[in-house]
Amino acid sequence: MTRYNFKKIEEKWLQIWNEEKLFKTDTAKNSKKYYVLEMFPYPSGQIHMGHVRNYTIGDVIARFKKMQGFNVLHPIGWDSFGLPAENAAIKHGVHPYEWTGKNIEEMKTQLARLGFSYDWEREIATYKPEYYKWNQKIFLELYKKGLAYRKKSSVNWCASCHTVLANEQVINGECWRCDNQVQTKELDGWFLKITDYAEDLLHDLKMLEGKWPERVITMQRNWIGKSIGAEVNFPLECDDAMRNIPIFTTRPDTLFGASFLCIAPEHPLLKQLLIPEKQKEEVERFIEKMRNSSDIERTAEGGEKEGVFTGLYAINPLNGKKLPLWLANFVLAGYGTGAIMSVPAHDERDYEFAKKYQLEITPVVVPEKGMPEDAPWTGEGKLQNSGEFNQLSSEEGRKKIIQSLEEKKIGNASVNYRLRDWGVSRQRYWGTPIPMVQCETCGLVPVKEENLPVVLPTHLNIDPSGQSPLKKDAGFIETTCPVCGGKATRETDTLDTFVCSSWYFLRYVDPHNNDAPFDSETANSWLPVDQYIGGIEHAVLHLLYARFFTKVLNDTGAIRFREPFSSLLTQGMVILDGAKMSKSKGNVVDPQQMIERFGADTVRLFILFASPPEKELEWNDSAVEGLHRFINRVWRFMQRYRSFLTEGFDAESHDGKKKLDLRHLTHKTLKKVTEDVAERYNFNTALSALMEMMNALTALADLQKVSANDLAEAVETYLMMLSPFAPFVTEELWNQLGKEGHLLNCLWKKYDPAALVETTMTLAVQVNGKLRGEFQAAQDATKETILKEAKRVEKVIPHLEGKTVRKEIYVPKKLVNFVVS
Ligand code: ANZ
Ligand code: ZN
Repeated sequence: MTRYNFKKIEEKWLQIWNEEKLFKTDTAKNSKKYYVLEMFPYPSGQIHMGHVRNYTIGDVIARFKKMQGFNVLHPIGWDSFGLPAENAAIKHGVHPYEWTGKNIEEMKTQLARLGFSYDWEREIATYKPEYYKWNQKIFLELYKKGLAYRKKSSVNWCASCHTVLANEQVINGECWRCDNQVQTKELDGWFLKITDYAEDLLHDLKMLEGKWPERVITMQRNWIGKSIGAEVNFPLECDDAMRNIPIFTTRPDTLFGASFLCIAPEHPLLKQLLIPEKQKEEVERFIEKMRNSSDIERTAEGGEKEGVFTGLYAINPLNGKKLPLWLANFVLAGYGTGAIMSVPAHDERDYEFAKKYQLEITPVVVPEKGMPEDAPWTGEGKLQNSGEFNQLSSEEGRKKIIQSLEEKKIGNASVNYRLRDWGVSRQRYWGTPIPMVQCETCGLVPVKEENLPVVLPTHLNIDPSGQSPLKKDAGFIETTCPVCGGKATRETDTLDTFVCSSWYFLRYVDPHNNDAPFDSETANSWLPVDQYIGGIEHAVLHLLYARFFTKVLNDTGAIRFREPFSSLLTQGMVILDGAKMSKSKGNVVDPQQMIERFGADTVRLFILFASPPEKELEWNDSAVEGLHRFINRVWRFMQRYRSFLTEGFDAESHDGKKKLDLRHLTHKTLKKVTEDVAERYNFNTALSALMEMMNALTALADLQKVSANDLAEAVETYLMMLSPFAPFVTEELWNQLGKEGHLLNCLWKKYDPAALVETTMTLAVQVNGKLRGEFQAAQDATKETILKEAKRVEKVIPHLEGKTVRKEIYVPKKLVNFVVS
């Protein structure tokens, strides 16, 4: 009997699949298409278990769909711009270009080694001019539509990465890449107007409900942060210029409860206001102090509320009340109007502030059970102390008050979004050059399309300080103006790498197109992506940007759909000893070593069996070994079956009495596996069912006793079902059985509902109420036959010997009990 030699088997099939281009997709055929995509990797040099999990899940789906008769597109590429390449260059003295190319080659071998069914002819790499040329083209498209613009603003700055970060890339005040504390800095840079799409991005989340994880939808909804309310103008008291302070509120129903106004310390209006001498110094000191404090610090939950009185007053436009005007740390210049009316009776922050500075607290919205003691009431209620609006509910109050504001022309209904424009300028070298030039006479001018790509020079030396060498390279900077032909300088900022990943899923359908980013017709017939798989960490980064680009491209007419990913699966983390695997924690398991020790099939099976895809997966060496043993069991059974086929003699036959309804077992397992994979992605329970089936097959006493047809069906169906999970060993066994072609090209079988009805049943046998054994009987066996067979069960015999049977009890379909003495 041959041994399971995974090394030989896996190498053999890799070569064959590769030579025959088994995973190639013809996108010209698009009937019954299925597009499976995993988030493309960053070429760091080595694949890690997170990759293995992500791509194994995708591969099972791709293989399964292919076997179900779909024309499957399953591509991969490299998200290959970005900082680690520059950092590696600084550390090891290799150029990012070489470093990236070498890493891609290594990782490609590793991925292929796992048997992933990628169409390698569609491989893309974003650092190549053939790819980033189209980043530049799309950027120009956005610029033409007024969706890309340059402005000076206060931006998030990571000093350790030496670059600006988008808001989405600041996680709890830290850089998403290096966890360094983020600072703010005034800087010129490029922005994409994602805010124009705020409502669309929010609205279309509805289409994704039930198909994307609830958590991701909620995170996007909160990130976009739509607030419905009103803008109200509060006139300044005794102001010669008759100026107003506009505020934004989500609770116009509380307007009569406003007891002071607060404005952001950076509010532009402040410069024009005449602060009385008495307060001036204190106000200036406060402004200076706030300059060094980030938005995140200032709005942190539980953070100290701080403020200063300006000495000025404003008037509540509805009741004429005089309200002191304060500066407050928790009011942000970049949100709403940068000013608020403070209603301490109904807002936590205002309440804290009012208590601290002894300001008035007037309840105006009272709940049925009355105002809470020593706390604000932030819920809804009935209006009081609100003049003509008394007795209205909060909801009616909001409507009526807005109506009144609009009639009096002192305010209006208003909507605000938390979402800010996407800052895409990066002050680093290893990225897509922004295709714009600055001309001395014409100003800012886009590079002509026929002159794309603006090539990133690859001969420059990387500066250890992190300063981009582009900023000092005359050869790159100096150019001529596309409009007047005069002297001009190139933009030296590069594009955020998230621009590359905002449309890469479109490039795969037409990866070698030299005339356009992609062919619209092909894209329309292959997209949206049917199943997208990746990490939850991209919930408001990549997944939001990709949705934005899709909507823009839809508006330019390039594509017909408005959402890029129909279904999303976010796989859980791979952990070891309870913590996410990471190099810095030193708790990593190297996939390469595992593959060498156990083979790719075992690694795949472990990843799929240990936990459902969305849950965390705890690495467990002994479970890996267990799965290796499982493959060995499958292997041995198949060898036994083969020798039985050729020699007609079943070596393991012994004279037990086990009967097995083989057809039933096969179709029951087929139903379970099909549904677990197709409907639920419950690969772990599908594998459990396959293990159970193998146990039953292994326990088959005598292969001769089951019908040859049923047995052949069981064996063939088994290999088919296991193949998406463990493609190498199943392919080898399939081949050993003399089968033609590849399992991947076999059509997935449909289960026979008739075979789901069981023809045998398992009955327990008790003697004096104690369980002594069990046996299989036909479902339609008579009571007489059952009692007779029960007495012959091996383990029961000794308990009946020499005894007199007083009573024979049969509980149908459950058990037999002999009362003896
Ligand atoms: C009065 C009021 C009364 C408020 C009340 C709340 C409760 P979201 O949901 O985030 O949109 N606000 C408005 N602009 C602000 C700014 N620039 N910085 C800090 N806070 C600001 O919250 C909107 C509410 O946050 C607004 O409604 C305002 O306080 C405050 F019982 O106005 B409210
Ligand atoms: Zn950083």
